[in-house]
Amino acid sequence: MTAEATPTTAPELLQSITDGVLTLMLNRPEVLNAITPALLDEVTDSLRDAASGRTVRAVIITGAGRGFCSGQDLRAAAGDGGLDVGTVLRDHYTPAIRAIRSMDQPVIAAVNGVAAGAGFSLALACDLRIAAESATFVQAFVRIGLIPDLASTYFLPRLIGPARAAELTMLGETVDAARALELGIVNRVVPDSELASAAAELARRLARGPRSIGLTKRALEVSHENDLEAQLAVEERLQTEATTTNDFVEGVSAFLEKRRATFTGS
Ligand code: LHQ
Repeated sequence: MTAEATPTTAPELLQSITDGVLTLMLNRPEVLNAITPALLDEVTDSLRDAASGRTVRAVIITGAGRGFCSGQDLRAAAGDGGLDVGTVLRDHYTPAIRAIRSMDQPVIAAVNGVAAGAGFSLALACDLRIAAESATFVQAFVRIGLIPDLASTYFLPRLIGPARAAELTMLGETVDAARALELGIVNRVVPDSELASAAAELARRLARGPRSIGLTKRALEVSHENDLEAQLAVEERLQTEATTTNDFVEGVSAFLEKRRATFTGS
């Protein structure tokens, strides 16, 4: 017997970094990775660390077990006199959405199972979504008398159009992975057994990419709100910045030398 203490609970967020890819795995499989303020605080802290450092060049968010994320933990919300929803959203949940959108590194949702309520929102906030064949998506909010939050009302109409967004959010019907692909909710669908490797390969590809991927994210980010003139100005500014990067020098050199570029993300 050793004197080491055995942890009594598993961490609710599993984190690892390989080949420049940070993987965040929500780890509350018994409740299909329902979220709590503490869990999303961990996600936000981890994303902020990644954003401020140079080690991480792409991020994967996924879930342990058969769910991706079932949204707010409804048992936690019902217990202890309930949640102060406004405070929880403002102080613990929306910061995670802002962290995903404001970081330059691309974030991939690897949707391994059901994405419900705020879990669906979390996937929508990511740059890319890759889903397992058995994954499902449900704007579950209406089923319990709530409105969609964590920016589902922002991302969904932009991604699939207002009429389809109204249908999903007002009816709360379950969408399977094949339909999610048709609607444009997800970028790719892969067999369940291949999700982890496909997401890792996609993330590694992005992580090997140039600094301009982050600048592209910034340009896409503001395009929703801009008119043509404003967006052309954004591109002028960010393209000027891109030309100052080592990766631009390397990209052009590699082209001229007829070899594959090696980008450093700088
Ligand atoms: C759960 C949950 C869950 C706790 C499954 N909580 N236990 C709201 C309020 C406040 C602040 C901020 O934000 C929000 C936003 C929201 O996210 S509201 C929407 C909250 N989420 C939902 O309403 C979804 C609730 N879950 C479901 O409808 C189903 O579980 C889905 C469709 C996700 C999956 O269905 P099944 O595959 O049939 O699984 P299941 O229902 O049997 O769930 C498995 C277990 O997970 C079960 O526990 P048990 O002890 O019976 O095995 C569920 O109670 C538990 N679970 N979601 N959100």
